[in-house]
Amino acid sequence: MSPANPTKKSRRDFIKVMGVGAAAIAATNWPFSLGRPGTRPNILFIMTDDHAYQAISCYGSRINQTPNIDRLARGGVRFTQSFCTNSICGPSRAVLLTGKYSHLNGVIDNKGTFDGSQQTFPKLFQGAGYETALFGKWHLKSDPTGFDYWNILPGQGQYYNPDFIDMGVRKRRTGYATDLITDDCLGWLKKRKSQKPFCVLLHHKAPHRNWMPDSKHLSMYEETDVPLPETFFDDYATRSDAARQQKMSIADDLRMASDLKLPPDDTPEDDTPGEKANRQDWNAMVGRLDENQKKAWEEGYARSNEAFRKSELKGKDLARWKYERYIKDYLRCVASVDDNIGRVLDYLDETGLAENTLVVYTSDQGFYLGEHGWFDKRFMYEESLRMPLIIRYPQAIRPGVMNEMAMNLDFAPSFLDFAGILVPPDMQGRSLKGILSGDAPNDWRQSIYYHYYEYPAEHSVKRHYGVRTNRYKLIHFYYDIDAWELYDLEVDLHELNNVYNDPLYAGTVRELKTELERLRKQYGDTDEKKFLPG
Ligand code: SGN
Ligand code: CA
Repeated sequence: MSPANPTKKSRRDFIKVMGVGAAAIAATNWPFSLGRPGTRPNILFIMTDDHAYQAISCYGSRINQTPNIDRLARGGVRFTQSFCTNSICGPSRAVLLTGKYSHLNGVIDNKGTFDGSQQTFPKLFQGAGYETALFGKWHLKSDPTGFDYWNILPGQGQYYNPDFIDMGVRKRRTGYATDLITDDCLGWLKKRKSQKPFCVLLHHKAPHRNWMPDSKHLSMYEETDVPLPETFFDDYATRSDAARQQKMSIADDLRMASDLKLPPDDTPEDDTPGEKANRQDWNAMVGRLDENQKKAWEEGYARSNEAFRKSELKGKDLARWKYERYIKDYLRCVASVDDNIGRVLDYLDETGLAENTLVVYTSDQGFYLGEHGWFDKRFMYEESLRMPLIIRYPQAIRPGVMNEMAMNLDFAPSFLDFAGILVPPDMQGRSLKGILSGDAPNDWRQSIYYHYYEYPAEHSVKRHYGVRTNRYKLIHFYYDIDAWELYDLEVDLHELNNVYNDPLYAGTVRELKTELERLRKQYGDTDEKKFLPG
Protein backbone atom coordinates (compact mmCIF):
# COMPACT_ATOMS: atom_id res chain seq x y z
CA MET A 1 0.00 0.00 0.00
CA SER A 2 2.74 2.48 0.92
CA PRO A 3 4.92 3.90 -1.83
CA ALA A 4 8.64 3.91 -1.05
CA ASN A 5 8.65 7.63 -0.29
CA PRO A 6 5.28 8.55 1.10
CA THR A 7 4.73 12.21 0.41
CA LYS A 8 3.35 14.44 3.07
CA LYS A 9 -0.08 15.94 2.76
CA SER A 10 -0.33 19.64 3.02
CA ARG A 11 -2.47 20.82 5.89
CA ARG A 12 -5.10 21.99 3.42
CA ASP A 13 -5.34 18.53 1.77
CA PHE A 14 -5.65 16.93 5.15
CA ILE A 15 -8.50 19.23 6.13
CA LYS A 16 -10.34 18.06 3.00
CA VAL A 17 -9.84 14.42 3.94
CA MET A 18 -11.16 15.06 7.41
CA GLY A 19 -14.23 16.66 5.88
CA VAL A 20 -14.20 19.72 8.10
CA GLY A 21 -14.01 23.37 7.21
CA ALA A 22 -11.04 25.62 7.82
CA ALA A 23 -13.09 27.77 10.17
CA ALA A 24 -13.78 24.83 12.44
CA ILE A 25 -10.08 23.99 12.46
CA ALA A 26 -9.12 27.50 13.38
CA ALA A 27 -11.65 27.47 16.22
CA THR A 28 -10.53 24.30 18.00
CA ASN A 29 -10.38 20.70 17.07
CA TRP A 30 -7.06 20.31 15.34
CA PRO A 31 -4.59 17.76 16.53
CA PHE A 32 -1.09 18.77 15.54
CA SER A 33 2.39 18.55 16.89
CA LEU A 34 3.57 21.24 19.25
CA GLY A 35 7.15 20.25 18.57
CA ARG A 36 9.69 19.70 21.38
CA PRO A 37 11.51 16.73 19.95
CA GLY A 38 13.85 14.76 22.13
CA THR A 39 11.66 14.21 25.18
CA ARG A 40 10.76 10.59 25.80
CA PRO A 41 7.17 10.24 26.93
CA ASN A 42 5.95 7.84 29.57
CA ILE A 43 3.28 5.52 28.19
CA LEU A 44 0.17 4.65 30.19
CA PHE A 45 -1.97 2.29 28.17
CA ILE A 46 -5.37 1.82 29.82
CA MET A 47 -7.59 -0.86 28.32
CA THR A 48 -10.87 -2.35 29.46
CA ASP A 49 -12.49 -5.60 28.42
CA ASP A 50 -15.61 -5.26 26.23
CA HIS A 51 -16.29 -1.55 26.80
CA ALA A 52 -18.53 -0.42 23.96
CA TYR A 53 -18.27 3.14 22.59
CA GLN A 54 -22.06 3.28 23.00
CA ALA A 55 -21.45 3.44 26.76
CA ILE A 56 -19.03 6.40 26.78
CA SER A 57 -20.51 9.87 27.00
CA CYS A 58 -17.91 11.61 24.82
CA TYR A 59 -18.88 9.07 22.12
CA GLY A 60 -22.48 10.25 22.43
CA SER A 61 -23.82 7.61 24.82
CA ARG A 62 -27.59 7.88 25.34
CA ILE A 63 -27.47 5.69 28.41
CA ASN A 64 -24.68 6.77 30.80
CA GLN A 65 -22.08 9.34 31.75
CA THR A 66 -18.33 8.70 31.91
CA PRO A 67 -16.96 12.00 33.25
CA ASN A 68 -13.38 10.80 33.65
CA ILE A 69 -13.02 9.21 30.23
CA ASP A 70 -14.55 12.42 28.86
CA ARG A 71 -11.96 14.41 30.81
CA LEU A 72 -9.21 12.39 29.13
CA ALA A 73 -10.86 13.01 25.73
CA ARG A 74 -11.08 16.76 26.36
CA GLY A 75 -7.33 16.86 26.78
CA GLY A 76 -6.56 14.48 23.92
CA VAL A 77 -7.72 13.15 20.57
CA ARG A 78 -10.81 10.98 20.26
CA PHE A 79 -10.84 8.66 17.27
CA THR A 80 -14.21 8.16 15.62
CA GLN A 81 -13.02 5.32 13.40
CA SER A 82 -10.83 2.91 15.32
CA PHE A 83 -11.19 -0.79 14.51
CA CYS A 84 -9.96 -4.18 15.67
CA THR A 85 -8.79 -6.87 13.25
CA ASN A 86 -10.49 -9.78 15.07
CA SER A 87 -13.15 -8.91 17.61
CA ILE A 88 -12.28 -11.13 20.54
CA CYS A 89 -10.08 -10.78 23.57
CA GLY A 90 -6.92 -12.93 23.29
CA PRO A 91 -6.51 -12.20 19.57
CA SER A 92 -6.96 -8.44 19.99
CA ARG A 93 -4.34 -8.40 22.77
CA ALA A 94 -1.88 -10.40 20.67
CA VAL A 95 -2.40 -7.97 17.76
CA LEU A 96 -1.75 -4.91 19.83
CA LEU A 97 1.37 -6.37 21.47
CA THR A 98 2.93 -7.42 18.16
CA GLY A 99 1.49 -5.03 15.57
CA LYS A 100 0.71 -8.12 13.48
CA TYR A 101 -2.48 -9.85 12.37
CA SER A 102 -3.68 -13.04 14.11
CA HIS A 103 -2.47 -15.39 11.35
CA LEU A 104 1.09 -14.13 11.98
CA ASN A 105 1.16 -13.68 15.78
CA GLY A 106 -0.41 -17.13 16.24
CA VAL A 107 -3.42 -16.24 18.42
CA ILE A 108 -6.39 -16.63 16.09
CA ASP A 109 -8.92 -17.31 18.88
CA ASN A 110 -9.24 -17.44 22.67
CA LYS A 111 -8.03 -21.04 22.73
CA GLY A 112 -4.62 -19.98 21.46
CA THR A 113 -1.55 -19.56 23.68
CA PHE A 114 0.61 -16.54 22.95
CA ASP A 115 4.19 -17.34 21.99
CA GLY A 116 5.95 -14.96 24.37
CA SER A 117 9.30 -15.39 22.64
CA GLN A 118 8.18 -13.23 19.72
CA GLN A 119 8.77 -9.52 19.27
CA THR A 120 6.39 -7.26 21.21
CA PHE A 121 6.35 -3.53 21.91
CA PRO A 122 6.94 -3.94 25.70
CA LYS A 123 10.15 -5.86 24.90
CA LEU A 124 11.29 -3.13 22.53
CA PHE A 125 10.57 -0.48 25.17
CA GLN A 126 12.46 -2.49 27.76
CA GLY A 127 15.40 -2.82 25.38
CA ALA A 128 15.35 0.93 24.75
CA GLY A 129 15.75 1.80 28.44
CA TYR A 130 12.14 2.02 29.62
CA GLU A 131 10.81 0.46 32.81
CA THR A 132 7.82 -1.70 31.84
CA ALA A 133 4.92 -3.08 33.89
CA LEU A 134 1.59 -4.83 33.37
CA PHE A 135 -1.46 -4.86 35.66
CA GLY A 136 -4.76 -6.73 35.40
CA LYS A 137 -6.22 -8.80 32.60
CA TRP A 138 -3.80 -10.63 30.33
CA HIS A 139 -5.66 -13.68 28.99
CA LEU A 140 -2.87 -14.95 26.75
CA LYS A 141 -2.13 -18.13 28.74
CA SER A 142 1.68 -18.00 28.63
CA ASP A 143 3.43 -15.86 31.27
CA PRO A 144 3.94 -12.22 30.21
CA THR A 145 7.34 -11.39 28.72
CA GLY A 146 8.95 -7.99 28.27
CA PHE A 147 7.80 -6.60 31.63
CA ASP A 148 10.04 -5.65 34.57
CA TYR A 149 7.01 -6.21 36.77
CA TRP A 150 3.65 -7.91 36.18
CA ASN A 151 0.66 -8.70 38.34
CA ILE A 152 -2.22 -10.23 36.42
CA LEU A 153 -5.56 -11.97 36.79
CA PRO A 154 -5.52 -15.65 35.85
CA GLY A 155 -7.58 -16.20 32.65
CA GLN A 156 -10.72 -14.05 32.66
CA GLY A 157 -10.29 -13.28 36.37
CA GLN A 158 -13.00 -12.64 38.95
CA TYR A 159 -14.76 -9.41 39.92
CA TYR A 160 -14.92 -10.09 43.67
CA ASN A 161 -11.99 -11.18 45.85
CA PRO A 162 -10.00 -12.16 42.76
CA ASP A 163 -6.89 -14.28 42.56
CA PHE A 164 -3.84 -12.49 41.16
CA ILE A 165 -0.62 -13.90 39.76
CA ASP A 166 2.11 -11.59 41.05
CA MET A 167 5.27 -12.37 39.07
CA GLY A 168 4.31 -16.06 39.04
CA VAL A 169 2.94 -16.29 42.59
CA ARG A 170 -0.81 -16.81 42.87
CA LYS A 171 -2.79 -15.37 45.75
CA ARG A 172 -6.37 -14.44 46.49
CA ARG A 173 -7.12 -10.90 47.67
CA THR A 174 -10.13 -9.20 49.20
CA GLY A 175 -11.80 -6.43 47.23
CA TYR A 176 -13.20 -5.50 43.85
CA ALA A 177 -11.10 -6.18 40.73
CA THR A 178 -11.28 -2.71 39.14
CA ASP A 179 -10.19 -1.04 42.40
CA LEU A 180 -7.46 -3.59 43.12
CA ILE A 181 -5.91 -3.39 39.64
CA THR A 182 -5.86 0.42 39.88
CA ASP A 183 -4.38 0.25 43.42
CA ASP A 184 -1.61 -2.02 42.15
CA CYS A 185 -0.76 0.28 39.27
CA LEU A 186 -0.77 3.45 41.37
CA GLY A 187 1.16 1.68 44.14
CA TRP A 188 3.84 0.66 41.66
CA LEU A 189 4.09 4.15 40.19
CA LYS A 190 4.37 5.72 43.65
CA LYS A 191 7.05 3.30 44.85
CA ARG A 192 9.13 3.48 41.72
CA LYS A 193 12.73 4.62 42.19
CA SER A 194 13.95 4.36 38.62
CA GLN A 195 14.89 7.43 36.60
CA LYS A 196 13.85 5.62 33.44
CA PRO A 197 10.62 6.58 31.66
CA PHE A 198 7.83 4.05 32.18
CA CYS A 199 5.62 2.05 29.86
CA VAL A 200 2.67 0.70 31.82
CA LEU A 201 -0.26 -1.45 30.69
CA LEU A 202 -3.27 -1.02 32.99
CA HIS A 203 -5.77 -3.58 31.74
CA HIS A 204 -9.12 -4.04 33.47
CA LYS A 205 -11.36 -7.07 33.56
CA ALA A 206 -14.48 -4.89 33.62
CA PRO A 207 -17.00 -4.64 32.07
CA HIS A 208 -16.71 -8.25 30.84
CA ARG A 209 -19.49 -10.82 31.35
CA ASN A 210 -20.95 -11.66 33.96
CA TRP A 211 -21.13 -7.94 34.81
CA MET A 212 -20.89 -8.02 38.62
CA PRO A 213 -21.03 -4.43 39.90
CA ASP A 214 -19.18 -3.23 42.97
CA SER A 215 -21.55 -3.09 45.96
CA LYS A 216 -21.35 0.72 46.07
CA HIS A 217 -22.80 0.90 42.53
CA LEU A 218 -25.60 -1.65 42.99
CA SER A 219 -28.38 0.89 43.35
CA MET A 220 -27.23 3.09 40.45
CA TYR A 221 -29.86 3.29 37.64
CA GLU A 222 -32.40 1.62 39.98
CA GLU A 223 -35.04 4.19 39.05
CA THR A 224 -33.92 4.74 35.46
CA ASP A 225 -35.51 3.33 32.31
CA VAL A 226 -32.65 2.67 29.94
CA PRO A 227 -33.89 3.07 26.36
CA LEU A 228 -33.80 -0.01 24.11
CA PRO A 229 -31.56 0.33 21.06
CA GLU A 230 -33.49 0.89 17.84
CA THR A 231 -32.41 -2.47 16.44
CA PHE A 232 -33.22 -4.58 19.52
CA PHE A 233 -35.97 -6.50 17.73
CA ASP A 234 -33.99 -6.94 14.49
CA ASP A 235 -35.47 -9.85 12.48
CA TYR A 236 -32.29 -10.33 10.38
CA ALA A 237 -34.54 -10.32 7.30
CA THR A 238 -31.97 -9.38 4.66
CA ARG A 239 -28.96 -11.13 6.12
CA SER A 240 -27.22 -14.45 5.70
CA ASP A 241 -27.85 -17.29 8.17
CA ALA A 242 -24.83 -16.23 10.22
CA ALA A 243 -26.86 -13.59 12.07
CA ARG A 244 -29.81 -15.95 12.58
CA GLN A 245 -27.69 -18.81 13.92
CA GLN A 246 -25.62 -16.96 16.54
CA LYS A 247 -26.13 -17.73 20.23
CA MET A 248 -25.61 -14.33 21.83
CA SER A 249 -29.16 -13.14 22.07
CA ILE A 250 -30.29 -11.27 25.17
CA ALA A 251 -33.71 -12.88 24.98
CA ASP A 252 -32.50 -16.47 24.56
CA ASP A 253 -28.90 -16.89 25.65
CA LEU A 254 -28.37 -14.98 28.89
CA ARG A 255 -28.42 -17.12 32.04
CA MET A 256 -31.09 -16.24 34.59
CA ALA A 257 -28.77 -16.78 37.58
CA SER A 258 -25.19 -15.76 36.89
CA ASP A 259 -25.92 -13.21 34.13
CA LEU A 260 -29.25 -11.80 35.29
CA LYS A 261 -28.74 -12.25 39.05
CA LEU A 262 -31.99 -14.07 39.82
CA PRO A 263 -31.34 -16.59 42.59
CA PRO A 264 -32.56 -20.07 41.63
CA ASP A 265 -35.30 -21.72 43.74
CA ASP A 266 -34.05 -23.41 46.92
CA THR A 267 -36.42 -26.31 46.39
CA PRO A 268 -36.75 -26.57 42.65
CA GLU A 269 -39.47 -28.65 41.04
CA ASP A 270 -37.43 -28.46 37.88
CA ASP A 271 -34.38 -30.73 38.09
CA THR A 272 -33.31 -30.56 34.44
CA PRO A 273 -29.60 -30.24 33.49
CA GLY A 274 -30.25 -26.58 32.56
CA GLU A 275 -31.63 -25.82 35.99
CA LYS A 276 -28.77 -27.69 37.67
CA ALA A 277 -26.24 -25.64 35.68
CA ASN A 278 -28.10 -22.49 36.64
CA ARG A 279 -27.77 -23.39 40.32
CA GLN A 280 -24.11 -24.31 39.93
CA ASP A 281 -23.34 -20.96 38.27
CA TRP A 282 -25.16 -19.12 41.02
CA ASN A 283 -23.34 -20.97 43.79
CA ALA A 284 -19.96 -20.35 42.16
CA MET A 285 -20.74 -16.65 41.84
CA VAL A 286 -22.11 -16.08 45.32
CA GLY A 287 -19.56 -18.45 46.86
CA ARG A 288 -16.77 -15.92 46.32
CA LEU A 289 -18.51 -13.13 48.24
CA ASP A 290 -17.81 -12.53 51.92
CA GLU A 291 -20.69 -11.95 54.36
CA ASN A 292 -20.84 -8.17 53.88
CA GLN A 293 -20.63 -8.41 50.12
CA LYS A 294 -23.35 -11.08 50.13
CA LYS A 295 -25.62 -8.89 52.23
CA ALA A 296 -25.12 -5.88 49.94
CA TRP A 297 -25.77 -8.11 46.95
CA GLU A 298 -29.00 -9.55 48.35
CA GLU A 299 -30.27 -6.10 49.35
CA GLY A 300 -29.23 -4.62 46.01
CA TYR A 301 -31.35 -6.96 43.91
CA ALA A 302 -34.12 -7.91 46.40
CA ARG A 303 -36.79 -5.38 45.44
CA SER A 304 -36.50 -5.70 41.67
CA ASN A 305 -36.23 -9.51 41.84
CA GLU A 306 -39.41 -9.62 43.87
CA ALA A 307 -41.20 -7.36 41.38
CA PHE A 308 -39.96 -9.54 38.53
CA ARG A 309 -41.24 -12.75 40.12
CA LYS A 310 -44.70 -11.25 40.62
CA SER A 311 -44.89 -9.89 37.08
CA GLU A 312 -44.70 -13.23 35.21
CA LEU A 313 -43.39 -11.50 32.09
CA LYS A 314 -43.40 -13.31 28.76
CA GLY A 315 -42.26 -12.79 25.13
CA LYS A 316 -41.09 -9.29 24.24
CA ASP A 317 -41.78 -7.99 27.76
CA LEU A 318 -39.47 -10.63 29.21
CA ALA A 319 -36.79 -9.76 26.62
CA ARG A 320 -37.10 -6.08 27.60
CA TRP A 321 -36.72 -6.96 31.28
CA LYS A 322 -33.60 -9.02 30.51
CA TYR A 323 -32.15 -6.09 28.59
CA GLU A 324 -32.77 -3.73 31.53
CA ARG A 325 -31.13 -6.07 34.03
CA TYR A 326 -28.18 -6.72 31.68
CA ILE A 327 -27.54 -3.11 30.71
CA LYS A 328 -27.80 -1.72 34.24
CA ASP A 329 -25.23 -4.17 35.59
CA TYR A 330 -22.99 -3.48 32.59
CA LEU A 331 -23.20 0.28 33.18
CA ARG A 332 -22.54 -0.15 36.91
CA CYS A 333 -19.30 -1.97 36.06
CA VAL A 334 -18.42 0.87 33.67
CA ALA A 335 -19.06 3.40 36.47
CA SER A 336 -16.36 1.73 38.54
CA VAL A 337 -13.94 1.82 35.59
CA ASP A 338 -14.63 5.52 35.11
CA ASP A 339 -14.16 6.32 38.84
CA ASN A 340 -10.84 4.50 38.81
CA ILE A 341 -9.65 6.26 35.66
CA GLY A 342 -10.38 9.46 37.57
CA ARG A 343 -8.02 8.31 40.34
CA VAL A 344 -5.27 7.67 37.80
CA LEU A 345 -5.75 11.02 36.04
CA ASP A 346 -5.71 12.81 39.41
CA TYR A 347 -2.42 11.11 40.24
CA LEU A 348 -0.85 12.18 36.94
CA ASP A 349 -2.03 15.76 37.52
CA GLU A 350 -0.88 15.91 41.14
CA THR A 351 2.60 14.60 40.35
CA GLY A 352 3.08 16.71 37.24
CA LEU A 353 3.42 13.54 35.16
CA ALA A 354 0.43 14.35 32.96
CA GLU A 355 2.34 16.66 30.63
CA ASN A 356 4.89 14.09 29.51
CA THR A 357 2.76 10.94 29.69
CA LEU A 358 1.00 9.56 26.64
CA VAL A 359 -2.25 8.16 28.03
CA VAL A 360 -4.36 5.84 25.91
CA TYR A 361 -7.88 4.66 26.62
CA THR A 362 -9.34 1.81 24.62
CA SER A 363 -11.14 -1.53 24.93
CA ASP A 364 -9.99 -4.87 23.48
CA GLN A 365 -12.96 -4.71 21.11
CA GLY A 366 -16.44 -3.27 20.88
CA PHE A 367 -19.59 -4.91 22.27
CA TYR A 368 -23.33 -5.20 21.65
CA LEU A 369 -25.48 -3.38 24.16
CA GLY A 370 -28.72 -4.84 22.83
CA GLU A 371 -28.20 -3.77 19.19
CA HIS A 372 -29.62 -6.53 16.94
CA GLY A 373 -30.88 -8.13 20.17
CA TRP A 374 -27.35 -9.13 21.24
CA PHE A 375 -24.70 -9.08 23.91
CA ASP A 376 -21.06 -10.15 23.17
CA LYS A 377 -18.97 -9.23 20.08
CA ARG A 378 -17.20 -11.25 17.30
CA PHE A 379 -19.19 -10.03 14.26
CA MET A 380 -17.73 -7.48 11.86
CA TYR A 381 -20.76 -5.23 12.36
CA GLU A 382 -20.02 -1.77 13.72
CA GLU A 383 -20.73 -2.21 17.43
CA SER A 384 -18.11 -4.94 17.86
CA LEU A 385 -15.69 -3.90 15.10
CA ARG A 386 -15.17 -0.42 16.48
CA MET A 387 -13.06 0.22 19.57
CA PRO A 388 -13.14 3.42 21.58
CA LEU A 389 -9.75 5.12 21.26
CA ILE A 390 -8.55 8.24 23.04
CA ILE A 391 -4.93 9.38 23.07
CA ARG A 392 -3.74 12.24 25.25
CA TYR A 393 -0.19 13.58 25.22
CA PRO A 394 -0.27 17.27 26.09
CA GLN A 395 3.33 17.83 25.13
CA ALA A 396 2.86 16.85 21.49
CA ILE A 397 -0.82 16.41 20.61
CA ARG A 398 -3.44 19.11 20.36
CA PRO A 399 -6.90 18.00 21.57
CA GLY A 400 -9.49 17.21 18.93
CA VAL A 401 -11.46 14.60 17.05
CA MET A 402 -9.84 12.31 14.50
CA ASN A 403 -11.81 10.79 11.65
CA GLU A 404 -9.01 8.90 9.91
CA MET A 405 -9.13 5.09 10.18
CA ALA A 406 -7.04 3.61 13.01
CA MET A 407 -6.62 -0.03 14.01
CA ASN A 408 -5.38 -1.96 17.05
CA LEU A 409 -2.60 -3.03 14.67
CA ASP A 410 -1.31 0.55 14.91
CA PHE A 411 -0.86 0.74 18.69
CA ALA A 412 2.58 -0.90 18.87
CA PRO A 413 4.15 1.17 16.04
CA SER A 414 2.54 4.35 17.41
CA PHE A 415 3.86 3.92 20.96
CA LEU A 416 7.33 3.13 19.60
CA ASP A 417 7.28 6.08 17.24
CA PHE A 418 6.21 8.54 19.96
CA ALA A 419 9.05 7.20 22.15
CA GLY A 420 11.55 7.63 19.32
CA ILE A 421 12.19 3.87 19.10
CA LEU A 422 12.63 2.41 15.64
CA VAL A 423 9.50 0.64 14.38
CA PRO A 424 10.46 -2.84 13.11
CA PRO A 425 9.58 -3.25 9.44
CA ASP A 426 7.68 -6.51 10.03
CA MET A 427 5.01 -4.75 12.09
CA GLN A 428 1.91 -4.49 9.92
CA GLY A 429 0.31 -1.49 11.58
CA ARG A 430 1.28 2.10 10.97
CA SER A 431 2.24 4.77 13.44
CA LEU A 432 -0.56 7.20 14.24
CA LYS A 433 1.99 9.87 15.13
CA GLY A 434 1.82 11.46 11.68
CA ILE A 435 -1.95 11.80 11.58
CA LEU A 436 -1.93 13.03 15.18
CA SER A 437 0.66 15.65 14.30
CA GLY A 438 -1.11 17.21 11.34
CA ASP A 439 1.72 15.77 9.29
CA ALA A 440 -0.32 13.00 7.72
CA PRO A 441 1.18 10.71 5.12
CA ASN A 442 -0.52 11.08 1.76
CA ASP A 443 -1.25 7.41 1.57
CA TRP A 444 -3.12 6.97 4.85
CA ARG A 445 -5.38 3.89 4.66
CA GLN A 446 -8.83 4.17 3.14
CA SER A 447 -9.92 0.65 4.06
CA ILE A 448 -9.39 -1.92 6.80
CA TYR A 449 -9.21 -5.72 6.72
CA TYR A 450 -10.90 -7.97 9.31
CA HIS A 451 -10.77 -11.73 10.01
CA TYR A 452 -12.63 -13.63 12.76
CA TYR A 453 -11.94 -17.37 13.35
CA GLU A 454 -13.48 -18.65 16.59
CA TYR A 455 -16.08 -21.13 15.26
CA PRO A 456 -17.38 -23.68 16.13
CA ALA A 457 -17.35 -22.19 19.64
CA GLU A 458 -19.31 -20.37 22.31
CA HIS A 459 -21.90 -17.95 20.81
CA SER A 460 -21.75 -19.68 17.40
CA VAL A 461 -20.58 -16.73 15.34
CA LYS A 462 -19.42 -18.09 11.99
CA ARG A 463 -15.95 -17.54 10.60
CA HIS A 464 -15.76 -14.49 8.39
CA TYR A 465 -13.47 -11.91 6.88
CA GLY A 466 -14.14 -8.63 5.15
CA VAL A 467 -13.24 -5.12 4.18
CA ARG A 468 -14.61 -1.82 5.46
CA THR A 469 -14.12 1.47 3.68
CA ASN A 470 -15.41 4.86 4.75
CA ARG A 471 -18.71 4.06 3.09
CA TYR A 472 -19.09 0.30 2.62
CA LYS A 473 -18.61 -3.00 4.35
CA LEU A 474 -18.28 -6.31 2.53
CA ILE A 475 -18.28 -9.53 4.59
CA HIS A 476 -17.70 -13.13 3.55
CA PHE A 477 -18.90 -15.86 5.96
CA TYR A 478 -17.20 -19.21 5.28
CA TYR A 479 -16.48 -22.75 6.57
CA ASP A 480 -19.95 -24.36 6.99
CA ILE A 481 -21.58 -21.49 5.08
CA ASP A 482 -20.65 -19.51 1.96
CA ALA A 483 -22.42 -16.19 2.19
CA TRP A 484 -21.68 -12.56 1.40
CA GLU A 485 -23.13 -9.38 2.88
CA LEU A 486 -22.72 -5.78 1.76
CA TYR A 487 -23.78 -2.72 3.74
CA ASP A 488 -23.90 0.87 2.54
CA LEU A 489 -23.15 2.68 5.79
CA GLU A 490 -23.97 6.07 4.31
CA VAL A 491 -27.67 5.18 4.06
CA ASP A 492 -27.80 2.23 6.46
CA LEU A 493 -25.92 3.14 9.62
CA HIS A 494 -27.38 0.23 11.58
CA GLU A 495 -26.52 -2.39 8.92
CA LEU A 496 -30.06 -3.68 8.56
CA ASN A 497 -30.14 -3.87 4.78
CA ASN A 498 -27.78 -6.33 3.11
CA VAL A 499 -27.52 -5.10 -0.53
CA TYR A 500 -25.07 -7.73 -1.76
CA ASN A 501 -27.56 -9.01 -4.37
CA ASP A 502 -28.94 -5.61 -5.34
CA PRO A 503 -27.99 -4.98 -9.02
CA LEU A 504 -27.45 -1.30 -8.23
CA TYR A 505 -24.48 -2.32 -6.11
CA ALA A 506 -22.92 -4.82 -8.56
CA GLY A 507 -20.07 -2.44 -9.43
CA THR A 508 -19.41 -1.72 -5.76
CA VAL A 509 -19.26 -5.45 -5.01
CA ARG A 510 -16.68 -5.91 -7.76
CA GLU A 511 -14.54 -3.04 -6.52
CA LEU A 512 -14.71 -4.17 -2.89
CA LYS A 513 -13.79 -7.74 -3.79
CA THR A 514 -10.72 -6.42 -5.58
CA GLU A 515 -9.85 -4.31 -2.53
CA LEU A 516 -10.40 -7.28 -0.23
CA GLU A 517 -8.04 -9.43 -2.29
CA ARG A 518 -5.48 -6.65 -2.32
CA LEU A 519 -5.59 -6.39 1.48
CA ARG A 520 -5.42 -10.18 1.94
CA LYS A 521 -2.30 -10.22 -0.20
CA GLN A 522 -0.79 -7.20 1.49
CA TYR A 523 -1.19 -8.75 4.94
CA GLY A 524 -0.29 -12.27 3.80
CA ASP A 525 -3.64 -13.84 4.73
CA THR A 526 -4.65 -15.59 1.52
CA ASP A 527 -5.12 -19.19 2.62
CA GLU A 528 -8.70 -19.62 3.87
CA LYS A 529 -8.09 -23.30 4.73
CA LYS A 530 -5.00 -22.80 6.90
CA PHE A 531 -6.77 -22.43 10.25
CA LEU A 532 -9.82 -24.62 9.71
CA PRO A 533 -10.54 -27.14 12.49
CA GLY A 534 -8.89 -30.53 11.96
C1 SGN B 1 -16.42 -16.10 28.27
C2 SGN B 1 -17.88 -15.63 28.22
C3 SGN B 1 -18.32 -15.38 26.77
C4 SGN B 1 -17.32 -14.50 26.04
C5 SGN B 1 -15.94 -15.12 26.14
C6 SGN B 1 -14.86 -14.36 25.45
N1 SGN B 1 -18.75 -16.59 28.81
O1 SGN B 1 -16.30 -17.39 27.77
O2 SGN B 1 -19.61 -14.78 26.78
O3 SGN B 1 -17.67 -14.36 24.70
O4 SGN B 1 -15.60 -15.22 27.53
O5 SGN B 1 -14.74 -13.06 25.93
S1 SGN B 1 -18.86 -16.67 30.45
O6 SGN B 1 -20.07 -17.40 30.78
O7 SGN B 1 -17.66 -17.39 30.90
O8 SGN B 1 -18.86 -15.32 30.96
S2 SGN B 1 -13.38 -12.32 25.72
O9 SGN B 1 -13.64 -10.89 25.86
O10 SGN B 1 -12.47 -12.79 26.75
O11 SGN B 1 -12.94 -12.65 24.38
CA1 CA C 1 -12.94 -8.70 25.45
